[in-house]
Amino acid sequence: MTVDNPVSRSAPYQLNNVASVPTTSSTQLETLTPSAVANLASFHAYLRSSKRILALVGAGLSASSGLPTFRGAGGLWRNHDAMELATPEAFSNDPSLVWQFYSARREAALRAIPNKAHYALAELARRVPEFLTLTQNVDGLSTRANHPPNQLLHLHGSLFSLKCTSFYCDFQEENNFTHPLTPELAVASETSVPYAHILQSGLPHCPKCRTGLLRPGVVWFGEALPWHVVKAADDFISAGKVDLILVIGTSGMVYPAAGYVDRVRMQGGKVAVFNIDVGDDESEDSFSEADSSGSYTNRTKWTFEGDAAELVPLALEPLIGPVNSNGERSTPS
Ligand code: BJW
Repeated sequence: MTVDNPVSRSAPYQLNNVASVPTTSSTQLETLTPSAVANLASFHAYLRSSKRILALVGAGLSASSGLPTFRGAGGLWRNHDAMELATPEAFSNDPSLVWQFYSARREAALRAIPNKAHYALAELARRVPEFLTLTQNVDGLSTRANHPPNQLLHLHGSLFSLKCTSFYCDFQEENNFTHPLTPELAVASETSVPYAHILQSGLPHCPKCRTGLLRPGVVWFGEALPWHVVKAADDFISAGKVDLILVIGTSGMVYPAAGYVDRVRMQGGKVAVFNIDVGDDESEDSFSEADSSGSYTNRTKWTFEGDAAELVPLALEPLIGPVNSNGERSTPS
């Protein structure tokens, strides 16, 4: 199946046009403006000196794998705002609608393949013992890129986890990749056919208590993040100064996830933002001449505007070497 690629915006040094070519990074560097090269050089110098690194990732990481983001143009499913479906109230009011939304997303995630940024982060984890990825994504693509599981925290759960909604039942299941979960949910991905309500009897039910409705094991608005995940993130941050946080493909609007960036800054750590739209954020053009020599002393932040799937591997290259679209890499020199 062909997956639509929602990466369409142009940006100062978009690398989309070289994405399909198995290039080396030196070819990619030739496409960058001088200020972008200086920005990258300054970041590389700091990256090499960084010992403890965090990544906070969001939906933009998986955008070039064909999965829509939440906010903006991609955030509509059958004319429903994705944010309004991701609530306990929506599920309680209309479990058929919410299950069809999640069933369609389970299928899309299963069909998607990890991109170069997923592989680059997985490789960084293998190379840097004190690197941790905090993902807000529920699509499983980081895991499928072989990101070491002990260096990956799923803040918002997983599309492939299920739990019983009955107060009296504790059933939970992870890594359930069955699709569709019920025969009735097979229609959920067929956007060419009109939406049809599914009776409760046709929605996934608990195999343990046999009465409760199952729900996706994701974190909806107003719900607490899994305590062991929050604790593991807190423990990492408390264990010592985080030198650098990579903020990749996230609008940074949802808490507590977004708060990790401030916590790293308050410790004196520096920030690197990778986003297809950095908006009014500091741009690469505003960096001083001093940066061109690889100095980073006066910098607290770098911004890289463009597709994360291209920019993240390029930015991490000094530590991980070049990564191609199959996730293969050669040893850095
Ligand atoms: C690209 C790109 C490319 C595109 N390359 N970039 C403090 C202040 C204010 C409010 C709160 C607060 N603390 C808590 C709250 C309330 C609330 C909240 O944050 N509300 C805000 C909206 C204001 N938070 C919560 O309710 C959280 N729970 C909580 O705090 O509980 C407290 C509690 C304690 C004890 C008991 C009980 C309760 C829970 C938040 C759960 C969020 N859940 C969702 C749905 C998950 C399931 C699902 O997937 O369906 O998580 S909402 C949605 O937003 C999803 C995402 O993970 C999350 C973040 O979105 P993300 O990933 O940033 O996506 P986008 O679309 O916003 O941005 C994509 C970005 O990518 C954009 O910037 C693009 O430009 C960029 N991009 N293509 C690079 N190719």
